[in-house]
Amino acid sequence: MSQLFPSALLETLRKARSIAVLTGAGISAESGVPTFRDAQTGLWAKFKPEELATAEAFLRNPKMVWEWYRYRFDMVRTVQPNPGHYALAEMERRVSEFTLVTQNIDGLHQKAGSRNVQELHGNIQRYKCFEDNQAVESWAPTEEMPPKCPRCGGMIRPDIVWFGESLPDGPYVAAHMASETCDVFFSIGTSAVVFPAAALPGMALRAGAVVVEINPERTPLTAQATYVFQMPSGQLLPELVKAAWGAVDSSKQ
Ligand code: BJW
Repeated sequence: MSQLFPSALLETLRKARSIAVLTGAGISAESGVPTFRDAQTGLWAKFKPEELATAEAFLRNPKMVWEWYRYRFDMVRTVQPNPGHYALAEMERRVSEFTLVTQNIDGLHQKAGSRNVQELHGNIQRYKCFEDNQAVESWAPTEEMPPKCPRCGGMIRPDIVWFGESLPDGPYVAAHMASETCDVFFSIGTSAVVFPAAALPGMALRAGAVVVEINPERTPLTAQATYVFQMPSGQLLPELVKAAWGAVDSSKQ
């Protein structure tokens, strides 16, 4: 597969001082986590986002929204990183500055060994109080759905970012800075339609970075990206890392 990669790209990667990566649901597809918008298999092929992924939906029907996230929590707990996640962890070991910005809430990048991971949309394995947004670590066993905050009695919700909610400051600032200062920016497995994450590749382009998109389908970014690989990331990324820096350490997989 190495003949797939232009030598100019490999040279740019080897020389890069700073790499930023934006990932979306597609990078976890080969781990068995459904994407959101794929026509047949996407999570929202059957459910409308506005019925499940907003604070208004939670207030309207907290039990249904809680059960939806419990179902996904149980699924995410059983899945494992795929070769795409491991290849990004390996890439981080080869570059002096590396920022992995993810829209995913599944924690698979950390499980694969990535260290500088900025979670823009939160993490399904953390909880917070709906009333005051403070973290909730545990609560007394209960059949109640959703359970109640042990401090104030408010409803407990997953610590993820729904539509209309602000992104967490720290990860968003880090993502912004990495996009504006990187030499190479990767957009991997995202439909590039949800803002503000979808604005990051444009920031990188305007700042002069080489932008690489990896996605089997076209997106609004495709026409502007410097290099486009229309392939599954779990197949392409290990080959790209190998072509640029040498063999991926298989003991880490
Ligand atoms: C593969 C593959 C393989 C498959 N290999 N690839 C500016 C303009 C217009 C609208 C807005 C704007 N600014 C803000 C908005 C509103 C809104 C928004 O963007 N709406 C758009 C839909 C139009 N944004 C927000 O509300 C955000 N908040 C915000 O901006 O705050 C400021 C504000 C406050 C108050 C009022 C207004 C603004 C918050 C966004 C939160 C997003 N949350 C979700 C749900 C999380 C909870 C949950 O999980 O249930 O996050 S939405 C959902 O989409 C999820 C994802 O992280 C996100 C992105 O999806 P992603 O990852 O791209 O997945 P898919 O399925 O779309 O794509 C997968 C891709 O993978 C596909 O392209 C496949 O081809 C590909 N693929 N197999 C590689 N093997």
